[in-house]
Amino acid sequence: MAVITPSRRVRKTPFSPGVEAAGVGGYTVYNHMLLPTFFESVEADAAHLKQHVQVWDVACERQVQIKGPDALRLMRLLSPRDMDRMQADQCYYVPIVDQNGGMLNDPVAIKLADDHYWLSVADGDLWQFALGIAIALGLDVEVSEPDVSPLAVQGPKADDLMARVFGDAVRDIRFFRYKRLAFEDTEFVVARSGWSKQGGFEIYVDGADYGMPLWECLFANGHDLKVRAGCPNNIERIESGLLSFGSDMRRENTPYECGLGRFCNAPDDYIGKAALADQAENGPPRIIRPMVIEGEIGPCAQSWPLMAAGRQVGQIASAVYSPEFGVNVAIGMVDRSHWDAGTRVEVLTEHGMRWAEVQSNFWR
Ligand code: THG
Repeated sequence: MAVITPSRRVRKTPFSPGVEAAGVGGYTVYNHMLLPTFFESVEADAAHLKQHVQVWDVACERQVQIKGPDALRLMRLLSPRDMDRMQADQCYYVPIVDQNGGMLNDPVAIKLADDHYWLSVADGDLWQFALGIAIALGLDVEVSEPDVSPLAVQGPKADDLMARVFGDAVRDIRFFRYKRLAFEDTEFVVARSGWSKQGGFEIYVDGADYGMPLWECLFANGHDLKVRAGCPNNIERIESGLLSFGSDMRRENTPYECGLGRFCNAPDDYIGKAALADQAENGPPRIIRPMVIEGEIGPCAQSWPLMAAGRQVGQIASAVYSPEFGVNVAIGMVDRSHWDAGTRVEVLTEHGMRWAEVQSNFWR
C-alpha cells in the first residue's frame, strides 16, 4: 500500500512527534485520527509487550463528553449497562445499541462526576447519535469532543514505570478505576485499563501541550525497564479476545451476539432494550467464538465466510498467526448450529479454503 496523506480530516495526535521518532512502521485511521499498527513488526511488538512495558498513542480513542444536569438521564438512555451504582472513580465497558439492539459502539465510560461522563469511543461518530438524542428530547446537556488524548502504558512492567512518573499511588488503582494524579503543574485521570491483557494504565491527557512532555518523561524513566513505543497489537488482542468494533462486530450484531450480554443489566428502559428482550431470554442466533485456522493464512483484511455443507454459517474478521501458541488464532461470529467447541468448518480466505475449529476459550 502507498502512504496515508495527512490532512485536517486525518488528524495527527499530541504524541505524533514521539511516534514518528520511534520509527512507526504503519498506521490505520481510527476516529479520523492516526493510530499506529506496528513498530518493529507485529510479532516482535507482541513478544516485547508480554515481557516489558510499552507506551501507546491511543489518542484516537476520542472522548464523547456528556456534561450537565441531564447527563445521567442521557447516559441511562444510551447505556444497556446499569449506570445507577457507578462510582465517581469508575470506568465501565458499555455496548451502545440502536433501537433494534444493533451495536453502534463499545466505548469505555468514565464517570468524572454525577453530572459529567466521558465515553471513550471505538471507531465511529457516536457523538452524533448522543447529540441527536439530546436535541430531540431537549435535554439540558452538553455533547462535545474535548481535546483529551489517551496514552496507554501496557505490559507487565507498567506499574513500575508509572510509579516512577506518578508515584506509588498508581499501584493502588484497581481494575477499571481511576485516580487524578499530578504531572508537572497539571493533573490527569489515570485509569487501570487498556486494550491488552498484559496489565497497565491509560492516562487521559487533557490538551495537546502536555503530550510530548509526558511521552518523553515516560521514556526517560524506563530505560532499565526496556520501555519502547507500541500500539494495540493484533496478535495479543486476538489471543486475549478483545473485540474490535467494525471488524469483529458491527451494527448487524447485538451485544448478546458479541458475548457482551453481561453488560446489559440496566433496570430501566434504554434505547434498544425492548428489541433485545428476546435474546436476553433465549440467547442470540450467533455468537463470537475463538477459532483456530489450520494451514498458512495471509493477512485478514476483510471478512472470511465460514461454510458447512455448502451453506454459510458465520464469518471471521480477525485472524493472525500466534508465535506463542503456535497456531492461527481467530475471532469468529458463528451460527448457533455450529458454535459448539470442537465443531469444524471451512473458511473461505482469498488465499484459498482452510479448515477451522471452534475453541472453548480465548487464550488468556
Ligand atoms: N480504552 C479506552 N477507550 C477505548 C478502548 C480502550 N476505546 C476504543 C476501544 N478500546 C473500545 N473497546 C473496548 C474493548 C474492550 C475493552 C475496552 C474497550 C476491555 N475489555 C476487557 C475484557 O473484555 O476483558 C474488560 C471488560 C470489563 O470487564 O469491564 O478492556 O481500550 N479508554
